[in-house]
Amino acid sequence: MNLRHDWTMEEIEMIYDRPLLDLIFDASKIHRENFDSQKVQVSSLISIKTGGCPEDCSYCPQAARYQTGVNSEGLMKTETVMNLAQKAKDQGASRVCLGAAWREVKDNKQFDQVLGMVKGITGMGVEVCCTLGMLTESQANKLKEAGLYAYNHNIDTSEDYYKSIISTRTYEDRLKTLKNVQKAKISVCSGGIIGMGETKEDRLGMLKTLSNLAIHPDSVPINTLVAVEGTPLEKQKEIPIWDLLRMIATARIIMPHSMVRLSAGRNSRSFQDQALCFLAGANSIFSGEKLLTTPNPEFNEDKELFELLGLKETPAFESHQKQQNYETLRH
Ligand code: SAM
Ligand code: DTB
Ligand code: SF4
Repeated sequence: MNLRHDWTMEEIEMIYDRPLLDLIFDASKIHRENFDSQKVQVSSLISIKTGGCPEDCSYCPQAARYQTGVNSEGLMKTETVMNLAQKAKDQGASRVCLGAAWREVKDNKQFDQVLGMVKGITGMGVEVCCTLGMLTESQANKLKEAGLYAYNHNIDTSEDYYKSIISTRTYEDRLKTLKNVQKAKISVCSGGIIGMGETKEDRLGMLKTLSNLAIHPDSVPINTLVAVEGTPLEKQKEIPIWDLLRMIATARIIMPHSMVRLSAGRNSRSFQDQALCFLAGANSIFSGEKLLTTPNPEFNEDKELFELLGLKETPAFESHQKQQNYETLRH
């Protein structure tokens, strides 16, 4: 199937608004045409630099300016990170994602240390992903040389609503980093958050931006807000499962070759809800007791879920091969 990069708001809205069961059915069909429906890719997050962030992202417990109880810690020792990565691999994770509460990467010793971590964990035979804030072209190239497989950098919401959520950087800044990552031939992971008080148009606008990128992100995380006390969004109510299903199914239909990641917010969802998310086209998750600072289902719980549903973990680098094949077909 040819990938489209010119989806309009009207077209995306027509898909999003379809009767829910038909929408899930359509998404499920497209999912099965492009992926093995029994496989779900499992990533594990390690917060290598927690808290004390200078940015003002309204949803984030790690912003220094909000009193959330998250303490600011220095960069984690390489040895500790390696041990945690090995544990995650042993528990079945095929990707390890290193997160830092930074606005941007700076060319300093800490960055060199992160490059060492990327090298070390890549050597274990797992995919390494980083999410470190804004990157320049040369920093992206250095990460690529160290073996980095993917980079996560979310656009979070629509361009319009972004201004109400974050004031310390722009949507344009975000898109620039995504370009730098793509230029360095690193796999792009980019998505956003729902449940921040945005309108339906904001959700559709976010999906339009993602699907109109020159190359669709290889991975599209759909997070639902984890409302943390002390953040400006602490009072937001959890969104209904139906909205999450519509987001996942629409993303699956308009970006049929991307991994759609059922991300933050999974801890409060039942097995039944999660099963519907997989049926709607989600094919990756974060597993392990913590996301970066908030609780998430433990590996054992996810193993039980996988067993119940007859799901298997996607081996490392398998989705890469698939996406590479699509690339070859396209050119
Ligand atoms: N500091 C880097 C950055 O902002 O790109 C990397 C880490 S940041 C925590 C990664 C992503 O986590 C954010 O872009 C946001 O989409 C997501 N996130 C943060 N707090 C969240 C929350 N409370 N609920 C859901 N998603 C959240
Ligand atoms: C993404 O889209 N979600 C993950 C990962 N990328 C880095 C992070 C979610 C963070 C949730 C809040 C926390 O645990 O601090
Ligand atoms: Fe900092 Fe990232 Fe949190 Fe924003 S989302 S406050 S940049 S850690």
